[in-house]
Amino acid sequence: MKKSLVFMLVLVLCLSTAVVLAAEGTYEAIIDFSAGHEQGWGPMGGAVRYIASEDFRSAPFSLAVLGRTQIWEGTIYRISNILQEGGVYSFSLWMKGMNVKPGSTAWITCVRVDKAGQASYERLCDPVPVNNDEWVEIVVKDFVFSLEGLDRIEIYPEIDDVEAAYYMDDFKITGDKPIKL
Ligand SMILES: [Ca+2]
Repeated sequence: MKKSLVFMLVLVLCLSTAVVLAAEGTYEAIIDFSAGHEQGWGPMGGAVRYIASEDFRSAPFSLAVLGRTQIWEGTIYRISNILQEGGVYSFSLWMKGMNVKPGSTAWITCVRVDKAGQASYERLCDPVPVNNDEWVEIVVKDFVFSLEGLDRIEIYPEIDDVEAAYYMDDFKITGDKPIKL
């Protein structure tokens, strides 16, 4: 009798744990360039990109971005291809400069393009100091994804040093709805 009571208690505890986990369900996806290609990061302006093996945050590759002449130039990712309507997502992107000037900062910007082709821009986080010695993390929290009335939504890193070349790596998305990488 006592044994079955303990069993029941354990069962109840297990069930309630499962329910909590389901309620808190989070999804995670990471683009670490380990496959040796850009995994969806595309061209932004006249910048040049290549898969880099000489420096990375996670082995064996990162993505190198160079040849910039504008703050916004670099590389861009279409999140509307992979996120789900109504989801609340966070983004993390790691960056290390090659030649950035002291005092430079980086951040992530979002562009929403409506069905008429009109673009609107939003800075998604505070600027983060970047340097040539260490990897720094740029974080965007609680981004509410909705494609309502829009053609696409894309995000891209910006650096206020317009000629800065840099490496980026370990682009991670977490959210409360699935991510279709
Ligand atoms: Ca990597």
